[in-house]
Parts: sequence; C-alpha cells; structure tokens
Amino acid sequence: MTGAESLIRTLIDSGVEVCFANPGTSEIQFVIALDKIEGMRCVLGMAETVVTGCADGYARMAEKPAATLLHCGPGLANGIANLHNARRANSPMVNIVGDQATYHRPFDPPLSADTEGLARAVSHWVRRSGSAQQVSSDGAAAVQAARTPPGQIATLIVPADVAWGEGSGPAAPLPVAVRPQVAPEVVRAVARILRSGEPVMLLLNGQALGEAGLSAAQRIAHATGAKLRTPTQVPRMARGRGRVPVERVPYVVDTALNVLAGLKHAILVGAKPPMGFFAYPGKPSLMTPQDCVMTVLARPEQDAVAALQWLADEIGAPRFVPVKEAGLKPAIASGPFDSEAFGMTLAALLPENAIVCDDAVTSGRALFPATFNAAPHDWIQSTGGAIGHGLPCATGAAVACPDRKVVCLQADGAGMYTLQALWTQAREKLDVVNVVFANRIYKILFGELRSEGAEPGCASNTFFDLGRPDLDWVRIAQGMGVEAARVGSLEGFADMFRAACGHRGPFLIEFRI
Ligand SMILES: Cc1ncc(C[n+]2csc(CCOP(=O)(O)OP(=O)(O)O)c2C)c(N)n1
Repeated sequence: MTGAESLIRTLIDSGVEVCFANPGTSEIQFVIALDKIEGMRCVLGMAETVVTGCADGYARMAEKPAATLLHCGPGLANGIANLHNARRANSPMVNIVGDQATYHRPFDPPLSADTEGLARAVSHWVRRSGSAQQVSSDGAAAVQAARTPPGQIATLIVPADVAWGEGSGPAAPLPVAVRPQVAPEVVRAVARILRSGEPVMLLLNGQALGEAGLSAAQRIAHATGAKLRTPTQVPRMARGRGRVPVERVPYVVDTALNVLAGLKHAILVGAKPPMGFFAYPGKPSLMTPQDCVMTVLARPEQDAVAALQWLADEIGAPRFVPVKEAGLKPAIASGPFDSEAFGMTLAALLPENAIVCDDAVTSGRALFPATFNAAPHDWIQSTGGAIGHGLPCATGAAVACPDRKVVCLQADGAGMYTLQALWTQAREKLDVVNVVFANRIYKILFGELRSEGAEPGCASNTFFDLGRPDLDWVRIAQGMGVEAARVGSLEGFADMFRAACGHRGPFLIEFRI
C-alpha cells in the first residue's frame, strides 16, 4: 500500500468523508488511491479558492472537516483567501498539499515554492510529511488538529515520493479534544456583574449561536435586562421563528457606536471585543465606550453553551422563557430592489430548514431583522472579509446537507471571484438557489469613498463601476450548466424564487438593481 493510499484510508477511518480538490501531477498518487478506495466523495472545484470555500461551507454545516487536495505552493496560494475566511470562522479543515519529491526539490523545479510559509499564514497546524511510513500517522494528527475546538485549519504537505513510497497502512484515528469547561469562579464573577444593575451586553459568537446557546442567553437577558448582540459577521447562526432573535453589531462605525453607547460591561461569549471593520480618521477602533469593562465568559474553544446555561441557573433565571417576536413581518413586497423589502419577501418564501449563505455585501445590510420571522433556518456568512466566499461556501454547505435547500445571497462583484462554483453545483446536482444582486458596481467602495468626503472621479469610476460591459449572469450560469433567469422587481423575484424552490437542483436568479 502506498503512502497516499495509507493516508486516504486514515482520513476515512478518522471520519473525513469528502475531498474537495483541484489536483495536479504531484497529487496523482492520491487520485490513484481515491480510484481504488471507497468511502470518500470526490468533488472538483475549478479554482482552489472554490475548493477551500467549499470545504469551509461543508465544515460549518457538517461540523467536521472535509479534506482538500491542492497542488503545490501555487495551488495552496490560490486557495488562501477562503482559507483565511475559514480560519476566521473556526472551521475545521484538513488540507493535503502535494509537493516536489524530496530528492527533486534541490533542483528547484518550476512549481517549488515556500509551501510551508504559505500554509503557515492561514493554518493552525502545518506539517511536511517526512516519509511514506509516517504519512498515515501525520494524517491522523492532521484530523485531530482540525477537530480541536473550536475548529482549526490543518495543512499536511506531502512530497511526491512520500505519496508513492511503501506506506505503513492506515493509522488509527486519534482522540478528539472536548471543549474545556469554563471555571466556576468565572461564572460567579459574571453573575455578580449581571446583578450589579449596570448596563450589560452579552456578545455571542461561535457555539453560542446555536439554538441551545441562544436560549440560555435569552434566559439571562430576561432575568437581568442584559442586552444580546452577535458580531457583525456570524459563522453560523440558528434563526427564524421560534429561535431567539439577536441582532448583530452594525457594520457602520457611527451606528455601532450608538448601539453600544452607555454600556458598562461587555461579556464576551466566544466573541472578540467588538472592533470596527476598519479604522477611520478620528474614530475609535473599539465600538464599546472607553469606560466599558470587557469580561470573558467563554473563550472560542470553551464550552460556551454549558457556561451560559450555568450562568442562567446561577442568577436564578426561569428555565423556560418564551421567544418574543422581534423584527419585521414577512410579506411579499413589490417594486424595485430595496434591501429591507427584499428581506421581508425572502422571509415570506424561505423554505423550512433552509441554509442561507450571505455574501450579499451592501444588498445584505438590512436582511437580518427582516428575516427573524422566516421559517427556521441557519445563516452563514463570510467572517474574514475576503469577498468571493458565498458561491463556494453555499456549494460546500449543499454537499454537507443534501436534504436542505441552500439559498446563496451573492453580491455581483464578490460573485465574480469564485463564479466557477456554479459549475460544481451543476456537476454535483446540488440544491442551491443562487441570488445575484446585480447592481453592477462595487457599491460599498463608492460608499467608503463618499464617507471620506470625496466625490468619485475618473479612477474611482474605473475601479468601482463594473459596467462597460455589463455582466450577464444568466448566460454565465447557463454556460456552466445552471438554469437561470433575470428579474428586475421584488414581485418578479418572489415568483421566480418560489418556482426555483419548487424544484431540486441549482438555479440562479439575477436580480437587476
Ligand atoms: C479578497 C478581497 N479583495 C478585495 C476586497 C475589497 N472589497 C471589499 S468590498 C468590494 C466590492 C464589493 O462589491 P460587490 O460584491 O459588488 O458588492 P456591493 O458593494 O456592490 O454590494 C471589494 C473589492 C475584499 N474585501 N476582499
């Protein structure tokens, strides 16, 4: 059995079931091994940033890692933007990166690169496998690292001769660490803050955004008057009717400062202190007031749900608190695109248990409150700010959850980064409705420019205007085997979305704005 075969068998034995890939010559041994072995679904992404984005979406929904197979340093480099997004979401992932044979490397062949350096930039765990005998135990260690809470990026670099050499057979899976519990004195200290009567906000992220975490947080809010918020971007959140509606910290700095004004305590539950997305002249980096004290209830790797439940009991909160309706009433709107009206329309039509993947940029700003009362769903977003996340992330989520409808909300400029994911959706017959917000500009950047007091000139119009020629998303999608249609109004969208949800398989709706 080759090293490659030993590694693939190890991954399967360790619970890795899907391999998103774009292989080359140095990964041929893995492809040969995958031809022979059952138990690993192989999915081709026609660009590495599609591959890594798919693995991110898969991990968020499957709550376990997929493998990626990437070609040498340059292949890994192409995947880095979405590895960055995955790292920021604490998504578990095992990257297998092929490389030059050990004895060939000194000749500096064309694809030689600082593969470790590239890997280190976005991975929590990096190893270059030293021998065919060792590669399977390296693989088991990679899966263990990836599954270490809260989820990590593990990258194993495998020289070609390690892959083709005589392997030692599959290595046994290694134990997976459980989330450490929060110390009792931390829970008691936070309880004291909550009893102080001073204005408190719980900032919830990661594990705390599941149904159990949100319910426990709501018990605390109900008993103490503490406010609840999530960060501006959520990696995955349980939402919709019956789930606790928690708003995000707004993206726009002045709005965020207003929302958090007067706070005396921010309790971090798997979350970071709320910072601005960027710095702006004369504006603070932190969105909390200067005299607001930051206290960590649970770090991202800790058991935030248990900590919240414990805290709720400690302060004597009632066991069951009914969910209060918040947000707007779902209703099909009409007329031209407007983010809030679109959200209400989407909320009226969203299928039960859907997965919403949001890379909608400015078109998505008002969607959160407008969809609190939609049918129960999960919402996933890019948490790393690197655009081009939506289409591949939705693709990976659909691989993870074949029985759920995935709705991808994609801004057009960001969508152009990874449009090849549509081809993967068609090839794998994935159940995704993609909605492209075709405003044909980088709207957010025009906004940033104007907020600096400037007016667009020739350069900004060149850089931020995506027209001349206009993109035709219907033909782009059709060219990749995805059925598509264009709408220009909310009522037109409603009809098309209803029809698209009525059948299985990928579909794209271009919403001309
Ligand atoms: C990888 C990466 N490259 C560039 C940027 C900078 N950037 C942020 S938003 C944006 C344009 C977004 O335009 P679009 O997706 O059309 O959304 P809109 O602003 O029109 O809603 C760009 C280029 C980024 N965030 N990430």
